[in-house]
Amino acid sequence: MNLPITEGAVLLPGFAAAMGADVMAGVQAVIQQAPFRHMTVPGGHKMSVAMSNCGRAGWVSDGNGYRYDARDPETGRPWPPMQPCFFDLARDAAARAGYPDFTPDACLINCYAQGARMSLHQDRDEQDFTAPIVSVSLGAAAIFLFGGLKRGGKPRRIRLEHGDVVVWGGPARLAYHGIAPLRQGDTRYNLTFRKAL
Ligand code: MD3
Ligand code: FE
Repeated sequence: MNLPITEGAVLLPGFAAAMGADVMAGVQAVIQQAPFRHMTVPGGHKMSVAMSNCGRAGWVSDGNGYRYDARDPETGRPWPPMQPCFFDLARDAAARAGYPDFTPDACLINCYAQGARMSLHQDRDEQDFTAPIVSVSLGAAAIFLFGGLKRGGKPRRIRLEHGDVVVWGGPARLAYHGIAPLRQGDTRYNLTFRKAL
């Protein structure tokens, strides 16, 4: 089932549910080498979401700003390689949404515990905005906030469940978005696949 959210954004409900255990095993393999950490944002605060990465590039934030880096700044080592099952999942989802040539080189892994949130932001640290972003939600459900192309106004609220995949391309690629504070005691994981380089 393909549900359009807005021009360029497609929700594939439950698309990753059958592979959820494989993907979670991949997450465990990644965080064994590159543990989850709360990155510092330029204002000096630490993010409530814990993060790690795999792939040729990983998204990094520190006191100086945001960037993609080939190495984990905590260890100085390259990020763990893109898990093959991650790559296949992202490619299949993108193809289903109308992007047959998506080749992600970065996977940001977000871990939300109770109370963790992500305020409205744009993803614009990537080189090429013509490539979509594929997001995969696992674990506890969350309220996704969709704010459109400009700041301000009331964001739409969309519940993302375990196994839901959303492909964000075209005019939706630079939309403001976020995650409302997690209420349940459970844990939520989100993987975003990006063409960063
Ligand atoms: C819309 N992650 O990692 S996924 C992020 O659930 C991020 O962890 C959220 O925002 C999460 O940057 C939201 C949905 C999502 C991801 C990327 C997008 C929506 C997007 C990029 C452009 C527009
Ligand atoms: Fe984002």
